[in-house]
Amino acid sequence: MEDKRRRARVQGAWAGPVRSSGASYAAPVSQCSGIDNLPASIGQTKRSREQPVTKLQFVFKEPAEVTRRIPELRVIDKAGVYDISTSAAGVSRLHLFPSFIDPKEADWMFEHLQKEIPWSQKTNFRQDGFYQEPRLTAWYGELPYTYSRSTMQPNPHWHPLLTMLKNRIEEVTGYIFNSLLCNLYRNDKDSIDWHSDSEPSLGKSPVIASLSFGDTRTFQMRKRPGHEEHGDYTYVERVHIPLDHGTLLMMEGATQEDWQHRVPKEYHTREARINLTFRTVFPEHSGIWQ
Ligand SMILES: O=C(O)CCC(=O)C(=O)O
Repeated sequence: MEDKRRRARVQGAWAGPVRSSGASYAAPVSQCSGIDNLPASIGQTKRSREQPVTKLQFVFKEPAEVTRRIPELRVIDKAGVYDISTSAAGVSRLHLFPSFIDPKEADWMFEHLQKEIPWSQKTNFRQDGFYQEPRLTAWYGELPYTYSRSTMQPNPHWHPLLTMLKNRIEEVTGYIFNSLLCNLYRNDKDSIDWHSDSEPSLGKSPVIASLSFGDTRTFQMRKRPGHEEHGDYTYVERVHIPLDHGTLLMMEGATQEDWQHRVPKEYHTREARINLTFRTVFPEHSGIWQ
């Protein structure tokens, strides 16, 4: 898809002498309005059009057409480390581990998590009022967690399966996590809208480990536009990552500062999906919040 925008430019320029065989085209003075009022020296040009023009004259040019292309969508679906952007905030890095959990093992984990996690529906707040988040969640850790202007109370009693998964991710990635947001998307209509995990309690450049089970959903990312775009996301880079059963996605560096993500509703049937996002939350008095 391409959008052609004409930018206002000065429609012409003062050109030097134009020879009759020259590359640039000088509009014959006879095409200019008000010819009769021109000084005699210019008026002569009308009479001797075949003669080389030796005076400066205004050359009309078509305004330049500036073509802006919407960057091509990038799909990431193979194992690897991907630096998706670099800015003053640093490198935004993704690390994808498909089949981090073996499919058979992932099947029984999904069953246990769906039955045994104390799922509940959160009530969030936005400008037009309160709304029920279209998914179920559970929060584990020592500290409360606030997003969308609603706070989840901590549950320090980790399900043993969650502790085992946390340990396994820590061993492989070398990061340590102290909290976990569990998400249950009951069907294709459950979703989470554009946001970034950039709450002050997560500190600067938070690392998020996101482990998925169940039906595949597309994790969509879009880059935050520069100030000159005034909040217009039309031309930003986009990345789609299909997150399937047992896949681990690590988001590191400036990813939360420079990108947003969402899991949109789908318009064809999807079965349930569980997503576990391991994070590190810092206490308010740690100084990290400033
Ligand atoms: O479900 C997912 O893959 C993403 C969840 C998410 O972005 C969040 O809970 O902050």
